[in-house]
Amino acid sequence: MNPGHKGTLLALLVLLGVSAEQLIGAQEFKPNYDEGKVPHYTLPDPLVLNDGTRITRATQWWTRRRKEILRQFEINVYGKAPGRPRDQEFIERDVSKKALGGKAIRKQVSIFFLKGRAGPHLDLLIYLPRDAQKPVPVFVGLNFHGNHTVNADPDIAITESWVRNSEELGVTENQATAASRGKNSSRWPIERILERGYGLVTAYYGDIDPDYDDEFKNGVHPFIYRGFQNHPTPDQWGSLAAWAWGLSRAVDYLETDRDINKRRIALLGHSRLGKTALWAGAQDQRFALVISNDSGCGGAALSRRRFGETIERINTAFPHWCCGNFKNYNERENTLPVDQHMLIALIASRPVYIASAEEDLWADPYGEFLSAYHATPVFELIGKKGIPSGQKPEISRPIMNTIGYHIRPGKHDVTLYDWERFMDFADIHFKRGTTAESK
Ligand code: GTR
Repeated sequence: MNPGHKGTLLALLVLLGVSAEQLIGAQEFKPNYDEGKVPHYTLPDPLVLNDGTRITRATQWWTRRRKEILRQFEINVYGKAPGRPRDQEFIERDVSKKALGGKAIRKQVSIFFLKGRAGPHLDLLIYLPRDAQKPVPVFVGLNFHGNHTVNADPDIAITESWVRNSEELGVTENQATAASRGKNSSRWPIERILERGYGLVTAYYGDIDPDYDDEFKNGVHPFIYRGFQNHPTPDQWGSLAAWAWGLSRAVDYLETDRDINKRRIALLGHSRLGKTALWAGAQDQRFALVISNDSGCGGAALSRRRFGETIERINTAFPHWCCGNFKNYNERENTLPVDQHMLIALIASRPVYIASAEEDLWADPYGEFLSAYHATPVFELIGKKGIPSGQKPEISRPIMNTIGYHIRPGKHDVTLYDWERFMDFADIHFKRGTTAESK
């Protein structure tokens, strides 16, 4: 193709709403959106041990199978992460009892991971309903462009971390400015969340690790390097695992805050941050409820379906997201000892909600639903209700068992409809006392 035509084609694709990231290295990649072309596949059985023995009792899930599956995800998909840093410190930077027109308590807390406050730190932004009885249940979720983008509140600190340049958000030279205040507020209906009696805790994912491939030089990855090591080994954390690790560090703080109900911490994430939320929730049982919104490949969607985004496509466009070993499964999904229904199963017996959008074919809505369905035998083994039938769900007809699911009309996004259902789901489970510790 002559370069002029190529430029026109790229411009056209951008006009059609194909994101720049989907274009990177995507010249050769043609996603399959035809259900008839989904390959025949057999899923690994979450209730069969690595040695071939079928488990039949809940105790075997807790003592044996859950550990095996966690380990498989760790070494083949997301990579091993370290634990809680010994010298972690929490610094309360701001408390206001009169935020958002007097409706909210706002706190801003910085989490420093290393001694002497060296290295990157994570800034939490917390809103709690001022008049609700404390401690309150909270939703926790990472955001894409900085805390100051979730609401126009002028007192939210602007992140100093690396931010992707964006004309729309007024970001140049990878530094956020006041121009992006409140720009993502449609995804964070804070006033409504407070009205329904919940608090919101958010933090910028780039505080933990900037989302671009730099061979793991910046962000928290160097924390684990030993001796001359300057790159994670093939089974050590990629960026998704680092962001998930950051979410657990946020809980380290939340557990110390008396205004927050530490047994009612719901975790949610959208898209790549939905993948992150599922992996964080799978590992850290302090998250009492987990929500994935449009998380797609590497999140809730079954990899073996190869519908929309695939493992190879993710490893090409975002080589830093998963661990090195994940690249062994490019175009070889059937050799992976896990599939994503087992990630959902790891959240049992805690409630887990999967949300899809009808037009978000790149994320394979039906594959997201099927993961929830195929995780169901694990939930049933431990006495909980999952998804009763594998039939394609109807649009806007949410299912709310211990596994929940909805598909709404529209595009890849987080909408008020999604949030209302997440809060309905949390209302059901938190009021009935289904919590992390009641398994
Ligand atoms: C896309 C990526 C998806 C999803 C999405 C997002 O480009 O292919 O896996 O994570 O980005 O995070 O918005």
